Order: sequence, then C-alpha cells, then structure tokens
Amino acid sequence: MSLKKTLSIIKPDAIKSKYHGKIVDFLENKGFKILAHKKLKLSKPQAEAFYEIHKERPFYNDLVDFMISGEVVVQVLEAENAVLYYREVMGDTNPEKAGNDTLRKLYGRNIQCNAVHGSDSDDNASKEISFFFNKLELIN
Ligand code: IDP
Ligand code: MG
Repeated sequence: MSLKKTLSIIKPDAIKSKYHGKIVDFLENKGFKILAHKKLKLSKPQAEAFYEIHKERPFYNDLVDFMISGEVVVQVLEAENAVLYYREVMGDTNPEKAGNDTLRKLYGRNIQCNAVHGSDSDDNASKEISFFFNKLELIN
C-alpha cells in the first residue's frame, strides 16, 4: 500500500453556497484522511502564481478573478494513489460531463465554478502543498 498526498481547494463558489461541510463529509466517506485544512482568501498575486501553468490559456484571467472572489479552503488529502483517486472523486472539469456521485456533479455550477481543485500529478501535488503549507502544519 502506498499512501500519497494531493492538494484540494474548495473554491469560492462552493464556500459561498455553504457546501464546505458536505464536501468534507464526502471526502471522509470516500476514505481520504485530511492531513491539513485551512480557510483563507487568496490575493491576486497569490492566485496568479498558483495558476501560473495556465497563464497562456484563454480562461486564465477569469480564473484568477474567480479564485480571489471569496474565501477558499485548502486541504492536504491522503489516500492510496491520492492524486488519481481525487481526480476521480472530483469528476470532469466540466460538471455537466462529470459522473454521478462526483463532487463536481453534485456541487459544481459550470466549467469555471466547479467547486474543487485537485492536483494533476505527484510532482505538482508536492509543489502545491508547499505553496500553502509548511511542514509544521502537516500531520505526518
Ligand atoms: P482541472 O481543474 O480539472 O485540473 P484545468 O484544465 O487544470 O482543470 O483548469 C483549471 C481550472 O480552470 C478549472 O478547474 C476551471 O475552474 C477553470 N477552467 C478550465 N477550463 C475552463 C474553460 O474552458 N473556461 C473557463 N474556465 C475553465
Ligand atoms: Mg488542473
């Protein structure tokens, strides 16, 4: 068994809709251990830096504005093959295409306001976790 970590963000649309508690429940029911968890409001430079890899994509500016439009909750999740498994649990980027019983199907509104973020590789998970958390904040 190889336990891995991934970074999750509950996005402003889901926090505003009061889905925070439901999403935490869902994650625990799916078997994730929450190693770290905090609420914060991203500044523009922070959101731009976090989504730097999408800088050239047409939706980048809108995505940054959306991510700074309200509070977010960032979490470190642990599970076997956490990155891949969380991407399954989130569902497709577009909630309309997401499978039943996925977070984005249940709580996402559209392709931008899609309730949650999850890392897309183990390397990016490490980078994204260090972006938000220092070692002292992580249960090990
Ligand atoms: P992912 O979150 O499923 O990994 P990415 O392609 O990495 O999807 O895109 C990052 C985020 O940018 C998405 O979660 C969504 O909020 C937003 N996004 C992606 N594609 C579009 C689009 O075509 N229009 C508007 N926003 C988008
Ligand atoms: Mg992505």
